[in-house]
Amino acid sequence: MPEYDDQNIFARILRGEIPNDTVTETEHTLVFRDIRPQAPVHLLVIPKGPYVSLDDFAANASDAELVDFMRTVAKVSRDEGVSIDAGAGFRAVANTGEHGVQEVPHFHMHILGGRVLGRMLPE
Ligand code: DGP
Repeated sequence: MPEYDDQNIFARILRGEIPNDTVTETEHTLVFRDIRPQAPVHLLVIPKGPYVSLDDFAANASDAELVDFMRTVAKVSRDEGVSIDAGAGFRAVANTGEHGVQEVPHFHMHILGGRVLGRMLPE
């Protein structure tokens, strides 16, 4: 696993060095709006801990962090009106590493919704 770079943009957001459009926050998780939205709803869900990627987070986060993260995904999907219960739906994406074209090396999950998104990848 690459070493965590504490100068990455999301680390700086977590330290309050860069402003962000926060949607919600818990003890372990922050949700804010993506600066380059690709859908009417485009959220970034990030752990507050220093995890580089989804595989790092999944392998090394505490149970409390893992549960908090996933419960926060459920909460914001409901709050933003994109949940299944709202009759909508969304896409959760975690670009990971070089092949996944991950731009920011702090684990984040994109929550995209607010319209029918089309197929996941071009064929
Ligand atoms: P990814 O390719 O999965 O690493 O996407 C990183 C996302 O982060 C991309 O959709 C744009 C977003 N992003 C980059 N810098 C900032 C920032 O300073 N603020 C916010 N809100 N989003 C950012």
